[in-house]
Formats: sequence, structure tokens, C-alpha cells
Amino acid sequence: MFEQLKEQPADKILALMQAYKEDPREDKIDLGVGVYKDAHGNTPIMRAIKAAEKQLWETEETKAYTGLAGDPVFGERMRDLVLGGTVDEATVSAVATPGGTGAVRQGFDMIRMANPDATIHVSDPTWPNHLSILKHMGLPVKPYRYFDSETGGVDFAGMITDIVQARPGDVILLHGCCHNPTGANLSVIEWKHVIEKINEVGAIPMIDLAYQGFGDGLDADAEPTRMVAQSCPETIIAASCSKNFGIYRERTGILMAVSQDPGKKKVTQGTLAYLNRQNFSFPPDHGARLVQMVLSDDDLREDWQSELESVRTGMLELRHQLADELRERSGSDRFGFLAQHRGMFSRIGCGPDKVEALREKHGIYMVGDSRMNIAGLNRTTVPKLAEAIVDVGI
Ligand code: PLP
Ligand code: TYF
Repeated sequence: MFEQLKEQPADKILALMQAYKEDPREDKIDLGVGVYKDAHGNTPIMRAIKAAEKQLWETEETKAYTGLAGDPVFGERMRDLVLGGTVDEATVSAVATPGGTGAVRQGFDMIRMANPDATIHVSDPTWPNHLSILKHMGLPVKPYRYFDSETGGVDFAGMITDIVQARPGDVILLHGCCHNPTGANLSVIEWKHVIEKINEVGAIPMIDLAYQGFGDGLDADAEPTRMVAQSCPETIIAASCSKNFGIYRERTGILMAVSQDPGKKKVTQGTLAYLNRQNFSFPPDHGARLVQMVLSDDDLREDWQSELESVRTGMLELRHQLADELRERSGSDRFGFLAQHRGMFSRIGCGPDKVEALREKHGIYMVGDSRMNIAGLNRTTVPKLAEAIVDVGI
């Protein structure tokens, strides 16, 4: 039987991690995988998470199963963090999932159950795992224009032209904030316009929210998701706790389905729990419990928010420093978009030959599509990167 299996393509981002590890150069710079790193290159456990973990160790009395949807309090706290009380709770179904990826996967599964003919419209480009999961599941996919490599911003006219081609019942997958891999995001006014078009064509928005708190702040980053959930008859939301709580390996995320018709909740909630049961039964609890504890305790929450805020502003400072260094060295404003982008990533917009030159000649590792993780930089490496970018002729 196993002889029937074929070799599967490797994840390019994860393969790059390995290549970086094997590079003996001491001054190499890792701008690959999307993991937050501090100025020393470490991915610390956040203070509030560590404190919650200690408290949990002291007080937890059982490791018996939770429920198929996870602990309901986790669901409530996450619903409030993401939706901020902007929609009636009677309209929100939610299940805990293994990470944001688990939420995305379960969301696609729900779509397939509800409407196997739905085409999923994805931004061009999008997170490669969206495409690989959709391909694996055999769901029809169609890209919509998104990134304008000339300006480093969003090709908004192209995006709208493509989105209105969707059929009723199709799904439009949107990054809630901090677009991965480009870093280019819609303005609030542009979001309003997208929502209008989605409703006009009768499509269903699905929002992947993996970086709430990494862009313009916790509420600002959730604002587009809230607008969508308030304005569309049905919304699917896949949110990750990996980055904003720094609990990557704990696999913590949530899938929410919002229907403006509260009569739908019983069946929708039941479907999400059913899908968890088919795929893994109970979702992981440890990370979800830590998140729930941090969000439920005023002191822990305040400390978490303040640490998250320093992470966010630290990345913004690096963006500004890099844009300034590049303005000086290139004598032009063509890299100004780096300061406009938000989140961990920016796509610099060069071809794979230049990405390779950065790696070979300068030991700078970015993903082949020229996506770089800003958090892989520090004040000292920013000028080195700027110099290398100009040196290889980007
Ligand atoms: N969606 C996007 C766009 C991402 O970049 C990520 C990666 O971090 C995820 C979802 C899910 O991450 P995780 O499964 O680690 O929570
Ligand atoms: O895009 C990234 O780098 C993050 C982390 O298969 C990641 O989202 C990368 C690859 C992968 C899962 C997560």
C-alpha cells in the first residue's frame, strides 16, 4: 500500500529554516519563517503566559476531556477579543481548533459540507498553506488580484474587478490584518467597498486573522473583521493565538461562524463541533486555557497587552528605520512602502535571482517570493540589510 504514496512538495518556508540552520556564517540573518523574534533573535514566552502557566500548574486538578468545542469560556473570551461585542453573541458559533491552521482547515471543511460547489477566492498572493490545504481538499480555487508590485500596495481596482466575478455562495478569503506574505493592507474605506461588493454578489466572506495586535493595535486590527461580521449575513472567521500570545507550539486557535439569523446557531454550532469530532475529537486545551486565563484576569491581561504593544511598536520602528536607510542608500523613495506595510511581513517585490543573491552573497534568508520577516531584524542588522538590498540591485 505505502508504495502508492508519492513524494510531496516540501513547505518552502520550513525548508528555508533548515537551510538557514545549516549556514555556518556567523553574521547570517534569518528573515524567513513568520515567528516573532526580539532584538537578540529569541522568541520569548510572554510574561503573562508564563504567569498563567505557573498558576495553572498550581491549580489545575484534572486533565479529563473538555468539550468538542473546547472550553466554552475560551470561546467567549476569544469572541470578545475578536468581535469586541459588536455583534449579538446569539449569532456567533465557535469551536477551539489546533492553531489558526486548524481553524482554516475546519472552516474549509464546513464550507465543503454546506456548499461543495463553492469556489474559494483567494488573494494573489496568499499564505501558501491556504492553497495547499484547498488543493488537498479538492476545493475549487480562484485568485483575485491583490498585490501591486510596482507600488508595494494593494491593486484595489484589480481586486474589486475580480471579486465581483464571484458567484452567489462562493467564498472570498480575506486576511483580517497584516497580510501574509505582502504586508499590504486595505484601508477602512476600501474594506467598506469590498464588503459592499461581497454583499452585492451574494458571496460569503471568510477572514483569516492570524496577527491581531501586530499591525495597528488589538482593536484597530480587528476593526475590518468586526465591520464584515456586522455587515454580511454570514461570516466565517479563523483566528490564531500563535503570534499574539506567542504560543506557537501549543496549537491554539478558534473558528467562528457568524450568522445574522440567530435561528441558525444551533445547527451551525453543532456542525462545527461535529467537524472537530470527525477530525480530532477534542481540540488541544493547554494553550487555550492560558489564553482564557490571560483574557479573564485584569492584571495578566494588562501585562499581556503592554508586552504585545512593545512587540508591535518595535516592529514598526524597524520598518521606519529600514525605509529611511533605503531612502538614503538608494537615493529614492521607492521603498517607502515598507513603512506603510503592517505586521511581520513585507514583500520587497524582487525576483528569485535577487533573493538568491541576498542569500549567497550576504547570508540574508528571505522567502523565495521576496517576503521578509521584519522581526528577524534588529537596529544593527537593518543597515546591513539595506546595504545588501542596494548591492544586489533591487
Ligand atoms: N493564517 C496565516 C495567514 C498565517 O500566516 C498563519 C501562520 O502563522 C496562520 C494562519 C496559522 O498559524 P497557526 O496555525 O500557527 O496558528
Ligand atoms: O507564514 C509563515 O511563515 C507563518 C508560519 O507550514 C508557518 O505562518 C509557515 C509555514 C507553515 C506553517 C506556519
